[in-house]
Amino acid sequence: MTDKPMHFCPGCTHGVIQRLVGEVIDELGIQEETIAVGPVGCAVFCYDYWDVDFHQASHGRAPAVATGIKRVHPDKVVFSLQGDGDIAAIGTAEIIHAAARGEKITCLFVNNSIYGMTGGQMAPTTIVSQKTTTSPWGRDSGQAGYPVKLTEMLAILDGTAYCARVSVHNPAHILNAKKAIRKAFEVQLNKKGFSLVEILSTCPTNWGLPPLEAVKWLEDNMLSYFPLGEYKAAAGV
Ligand SMILES: Cc1ncc(C[n+]2csc(CCOP(=O)(O)OP(=O)(O)O)c2C)c(N)n1
Repeated sequence: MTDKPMHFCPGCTHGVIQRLVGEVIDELGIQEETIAVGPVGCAVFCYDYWDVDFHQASHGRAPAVATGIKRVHPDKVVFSLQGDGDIAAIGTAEIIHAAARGEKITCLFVNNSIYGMTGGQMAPTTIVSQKTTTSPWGRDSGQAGYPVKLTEMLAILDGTAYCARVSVHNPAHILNAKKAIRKAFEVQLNKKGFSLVEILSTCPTNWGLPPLEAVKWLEDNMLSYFPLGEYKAAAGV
């Protein structure tokens, strides 16, 4: 990590996740060979916080950009970081096809169930009855359907080697999240194939909650719809 102070709102867990990624890169000793691909969204300034080579992708395109970098530099460790609007809305095609092709990259997916950066609009991952600026009476499944379970969807593809969902709403879960992120990087280092970790994250500002209540909201509302666990660990992973 660099010394630059992070810009995140109080109680947002984007910073916790970026810190975990930095720790994993340090512990694996891969800083010099790692190339990160950043998103559009609240995590956009990760290029200021990680001291690794970096490429910015336009909204949703990080898996396609990471694919190109990894194919040109197969010996580098290439990973992307994306929010749920980025990866499960505008970038749905890119992530599904990168996973189906079995690209040898690692994708980190921060799911805060809302479009954070743009002011709290409904995302594909917004929970049924969750209030957002574009669903002020709560998400209506009859009108807007149901949240996308991307990790489960990717796990059934033959191209994926490792798919897991973790959360960072308390210290025990933060430690588990770090283990999964490390495993996803190890999958790539061991040339096993595509790996993805979805990380459930808070957004107190756009959920309209103080930080501690946001943690509780995640626990009470997100864990039941987005169960944690390893959805795919291919043979040898
Ligand atoms: C092509 C394009 N469309 C739309 C936008 C506007 N935009 C910027 S960030 C964002 C949503 C980000 O939400 P998410 O990916 O969930 O990340 P978060 O900010 O919640 O971490 C959108 C729609 C854009 N920058 N580029």
